[in-house]
Amino acid sequence: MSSPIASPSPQPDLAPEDDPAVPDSSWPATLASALSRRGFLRAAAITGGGLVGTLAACAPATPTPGWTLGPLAGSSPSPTPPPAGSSVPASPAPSVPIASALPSNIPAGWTENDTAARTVVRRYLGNLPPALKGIFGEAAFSKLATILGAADNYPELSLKPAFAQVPQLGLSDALAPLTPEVDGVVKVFRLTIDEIEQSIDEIKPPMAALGYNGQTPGPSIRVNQGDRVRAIFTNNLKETTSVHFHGVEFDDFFQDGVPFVTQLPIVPGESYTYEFTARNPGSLMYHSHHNATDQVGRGLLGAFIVQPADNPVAYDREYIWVSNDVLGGFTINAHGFPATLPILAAVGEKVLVRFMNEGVMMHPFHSHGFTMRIVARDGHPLGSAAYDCDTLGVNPGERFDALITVDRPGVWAFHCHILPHVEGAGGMFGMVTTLIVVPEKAQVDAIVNLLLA
Ligand SMILES: [Cu+2]
Repeated sequence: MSSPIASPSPQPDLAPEDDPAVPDSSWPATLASALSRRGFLRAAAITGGGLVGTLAACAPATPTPGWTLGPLAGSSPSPTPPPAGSSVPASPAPSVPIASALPSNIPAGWTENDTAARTVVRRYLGNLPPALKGIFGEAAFSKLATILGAADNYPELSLKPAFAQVPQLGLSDALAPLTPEVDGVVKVFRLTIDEIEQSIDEIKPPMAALGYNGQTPGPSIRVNQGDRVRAIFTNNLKETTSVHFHGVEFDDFFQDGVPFVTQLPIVPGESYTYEFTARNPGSLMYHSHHNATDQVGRGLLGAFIVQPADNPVAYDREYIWVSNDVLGGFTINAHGFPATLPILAAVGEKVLVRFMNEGVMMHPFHSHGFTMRIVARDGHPLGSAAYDCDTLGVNPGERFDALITVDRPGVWAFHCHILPHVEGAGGMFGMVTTLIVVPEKAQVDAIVNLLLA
């Protein structure tokens, strides 16, 4: 699934020691290291280029001085920054122009809505922007500094990005897959069905939720077309449930997972085994098929991916995008902006995004800056019927495979285009993330290492 990466063009080496405006002592060691191209290559070598890493809840990084690029254009000197860890409420602020509650140095014409909207993006990026200096170059860095108000030395600048402060499933292009046991020719997957607590973002209190193996979405289950699959689920809930492998063309309809149609519900404490041959390939799903409005809504869902035997799509990176709109509002992989995972890629790469809608509403996902080539629908390759778009409506239960060839660097918004699902007076929330395209592959690895540090 890997292909050669386009030869990168040389980038300016803007290590902090080379820049008199940014004293070396003002940077945390990890950032200083990551900022230099040497540091990127070193970091990449450490991981061997691997991108999959489980990211546990991260403690905020040690507060450090922020950028030192001078005051925000049109602003007065910076106020004393609030304590690290403080932030505005996640809920949208009322649209009322006020003066007294605003920081003294905001541009004329702003309201508290503008500062709230900026704060959400500050939370999303956390301490990443200084590291982007060595990636995008000084001119772009200076623009970002102005846009984010770096002269405020705001507290989020010394914190991990929001998505790195919540328990993510994998800081990678894909949700971490479950490793099967092998029983002869059968791949055996063991999963528990659990009551869990889910943090939608780094500020809101965790919510009571449901998950497989203690997480939502559940671990991805990956097999090859033709594999014999045995999935053993143990119900640790206080209620009955069932599991349906969505999109599988079963030989034996009693494996279909629908209580009172093909099985009895799985009672609390019981284990239940599904066994079938993965006949048809593609982006499939598994989820509860019992009291499903509630159980799927609260998180009993996951990706089931069957690698095709013939003509697999070639891609460099993969991102599984499971949307839901019940638990915690509008979410991607059970997180809402600003705690959604960015999609990281390098110029010249092909990114496969597997859209999977486990919610109860349609969501039109819109990519800024790039065309999406839709190569499969509901697991079925479109072949010569593949088509290009930048906005893709995904109905409940549908899956689309979108191939994005990223040929320009930048930070590009990527979001549902039903606007009440993504942005209000207080800024962006919900089904929003970004596609961060960097010039060199090693820089992707370095960002991952930085976030894992
Ligand atoms: Cu939507």
